Amino acid sequence: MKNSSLRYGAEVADALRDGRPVVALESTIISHGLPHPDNIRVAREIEDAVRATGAVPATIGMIAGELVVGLDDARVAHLASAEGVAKLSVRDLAVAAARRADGATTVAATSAVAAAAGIGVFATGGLGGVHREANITFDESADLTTLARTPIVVVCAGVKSILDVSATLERMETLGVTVVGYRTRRFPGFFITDSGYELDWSVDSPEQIAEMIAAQAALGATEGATVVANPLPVDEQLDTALHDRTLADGLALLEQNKVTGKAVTPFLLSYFHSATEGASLATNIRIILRNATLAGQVAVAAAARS
Ligand code: PSU
Ligand code: MN
Repeated sequence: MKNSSLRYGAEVADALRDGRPVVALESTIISHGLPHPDNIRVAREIEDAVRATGAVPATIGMIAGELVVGLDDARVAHLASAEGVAKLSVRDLAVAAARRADGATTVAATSAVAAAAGIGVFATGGLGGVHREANITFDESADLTTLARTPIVVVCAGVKSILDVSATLERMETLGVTVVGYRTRRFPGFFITDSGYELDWSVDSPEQIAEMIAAQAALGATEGATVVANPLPVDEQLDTALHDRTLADGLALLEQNKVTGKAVTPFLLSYFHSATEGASLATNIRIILRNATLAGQVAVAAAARS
């Protein structure tokens, strides 16, 4: 992707020019991951969480065919409210641009755009990954293959257990995506603190993550992403019995309604939010805000080294 094809918010452009810390944020969680109207408020709170660390938030999305790095409040509110905002993965960007579409960018598309813009740190909620029964459906998120070729640090809370967590971790290994736990060697399961899977590495501070970024540059390792998996504290996770029940019901509904393709993730998220009567939504918001804070601290630590 060419940097010259991107439009920048003024504050983000200034920060990048001056080498100040910037954190990329995705818009699919706003348009397709969180219910309206909470999503408008949450989008602002995510930016505030980044700002509180001293970094500048750059929410990324497409407006009338233009990829914007650093959407202003009105445009974020538009993507949060308008009907028919497309969910854009990397393969959708050119066709959506040609059609002058409005679109929200996934982890894959946001990472690709952020890296082209020279932004090294990205905060999100959870990654896409390998779906259950992917051996039959071939449903594996392009988030994984894009992260394999995109130099960026992605702070997330692992992947939701709506996915096949084990297969997702195996694919990240194959694809050369580095995964480190933040103060843990257990891979988080988004709503739940521990997905049940072990990680090889953990890091303990934003400074250590900044050191890892510097080491990657020194090694000339400029291809793959690093996933920083930041779990919720145990006392803040979704009640595990409620979680397991909702997951089982949601997966059954998916099958009954024959939901497939890119509609799968939004369908399950929305089912979780209604079936848990808001409990999963509150947890989801808490996760994103914690990740935004950690990503901001990482961007600040990385900027201080250079
Ligand atoms: N996982 C979540 N919440 C989300 C998503 C994933 O827990 O909102 C969104 C992200 O934008 C991610 C996208 O990049 O869904 C993955 O979609 P798919 O599985 O269709 O690639
Ligand atoms: Mn998919």
